[in-house]
This record gives sequence, structure tokens and C-alpha cells, in this order.
Amino acid sequence: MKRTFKLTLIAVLVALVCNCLMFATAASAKTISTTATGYKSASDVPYVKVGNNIANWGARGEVATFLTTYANNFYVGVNTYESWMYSYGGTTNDDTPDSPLYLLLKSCLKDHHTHETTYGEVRYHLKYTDCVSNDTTKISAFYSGNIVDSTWDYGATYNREHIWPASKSIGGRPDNSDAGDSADIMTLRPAIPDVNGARSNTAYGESNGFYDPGESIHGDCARMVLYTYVRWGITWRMFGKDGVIESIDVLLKWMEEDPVDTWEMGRNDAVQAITGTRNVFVDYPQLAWQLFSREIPEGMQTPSGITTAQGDTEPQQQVPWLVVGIVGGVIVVGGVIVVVVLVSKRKKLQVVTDESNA
Ligand SMILES: [Ca+2]
Repeated sequence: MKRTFKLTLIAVLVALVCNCLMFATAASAKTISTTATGYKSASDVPYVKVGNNIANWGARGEVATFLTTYANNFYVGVNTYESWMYSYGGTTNDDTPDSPLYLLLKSCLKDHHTHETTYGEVRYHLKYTDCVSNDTTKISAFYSGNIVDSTWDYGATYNREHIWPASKSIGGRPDNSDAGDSADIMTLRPAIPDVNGARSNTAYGESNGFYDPGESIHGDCARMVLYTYVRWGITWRMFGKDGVIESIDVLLKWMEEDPVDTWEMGRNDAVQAITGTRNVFVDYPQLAWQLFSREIPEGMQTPSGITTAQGDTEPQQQVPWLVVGIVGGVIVVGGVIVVVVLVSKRKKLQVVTDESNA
């Protein structure tokens, strides 16, 4: 009997060690680098609604690994990645692009754009689009990353930075009553006045004479200018020093190196609640490579998990580590119980044999 107890104890210990090892593997295999919010699926997102607005629920630097409910409801009918993935991009320079993919994306963004913000109303929307983790009392200033009071104080604490410089836009410098490309909240960001002034209307880039906004927002900037390039069709001012970003190479490099975070996804939701439209390059950044006829980088992180080359969709297979751990544990414990039962039966048989010999 004592031997059976010892065996059972050893078996339980072995099972526990096996389970611990499996869960340790599971933890190290996760793709989310920070747990600022920790939301892992669309149903996790706790939307805070204020009138027609919703607050940005995301966190900076936390790679987006899913599309939200708002995104999923947006991409339906002809406007889905599946319907675009075989469309020809064909854009190789800054000339007027009229490829099938460019036109499809443009009509998607434009048709959904049911409310064009005025420059004046943007002042009161930024606390929803640019807050962090649903806290609308504070906003995240672009470029510097400062968290400041969200109350609009006529531009003293923060002003409205044109990611696509107003001087290079169709509408030009807007008045508060103006709408159009230079008043589109999608590409207007709260910025500390000194920082905004330092950038002025310099094109983004890495070479001399360009403005480098910093690695953590390289992708943010690239995806925003690409939105304007398609939605508003300002294609002739896109590349080079007279444009808004250095080159196609820099644009794609920045998008790859700085993947979409949950904050950008949250901002897309908040902007959609106001204007009706989204930035398709935040939800499906891989479309940028397709648009410029480049091969999508192998293993690139995208919110939808689709990372393979154009025309060849293959959703990322996530290994269900938790299930593997539980099933593995059950198998180990089950095996051990069988062994213990067999050993104890054998022992009983021995006792009976011993007794009959007596
Ligand atoms: Ca970023």
C-alpha cells in the first residue's frame, strides 16, 4: 500500500512538471509584446461611447493582432480584402495612378466618407480619436508622445498638426468652417505647438532635408499619407522634397518596421464613428505593397494575420497553446492513473498468491 502511495505521488509530480513546461512554452509563443490593454480579439474591446463618438481604446506599441467589430462591419460586399487581393496595383511612380486596385480602394474610402469634418469641429473630436485607453480627459500629442490635458484651450497646449501639410493640400490652409482634405480628421493630429512648428511642411524621410518623426511613429505617418494619397487623390504631391514623403521605398520600409498597434486600430474606430470611413492601410497594410507592385515581406505583422505575398492569401495559423497544454496534461494524468491502477492490481494479486502459498 505504501508503495502505491509513493507511485501515485511521483505520478502527480511528473504530471505537474509536464503541465508547467507546456504552459511556459505557451507563454513564450505569444505574439503580443506588451499587455498595456491585453485585448486579443474584437469581442474583448470595451467601447466607451459619448454621443456619436467612441473613445480610442488602444495602447501605443501594442501590435494589433485582430480586426475590430467596427472594421469587420466596414469591410463587406465588394469592399473586402478577398475581393481586392487579386486586383492589379501597378503604381510605380508618383504619376496619376489609375490601376484597378487604386480605383477600388479610392471608391471604398470615398463612398463611406458620409461626414467630412470641418477644421473647427476637429478641435472637439481629438479627445476621442487621440486619447489613450478610453481616457478622454487626456490626449496623446503626436511626435513628442506627451500625454496632455484634452481640454481645447485655443491651441495653447496642443494644436492641429497637418500630417499632410496644408500648403501641399488641395484645400490649402483651412478656416474653421472649411471641410475637405486639409480638414479631414483622419490626418489631423494634436501636437505640441513648438513641435508642430519645427516640422513645418517638410516632407517625411530619412535623408538630409527630410523630417524624421521618430521610429515609433514611422508606420503611423506612412499609413496616414497613403490614406490621403488614395482618398483625396493628391498623387502629384506624394513623393520627394516637394511632396510629403521621400520615396516609395521609405514609405514601405517605415510601414514594415513599425507595424500597426492597437492605438492606431482604436483611432480608426473612433474616426469611423465620426466620418463613416476608415484608413484601409491600417486594417490591411499589405495592400500598400500590392498597390506599388512590390512583394509583401515574408512574415510581416498585419492586424488580419494575412502575411503572404499578393494573390496568395493564407491566414496565419495560431497554435492553440492553451488547448495543447490542457490536452497534454489530461493525457499524462490519465496515463499515470492507468499505471497506478495496474501496479496496485499486481500488488493485490501478489498478496493473494502469497496468502494461498501460506
Ligand atoms: Ca507606430
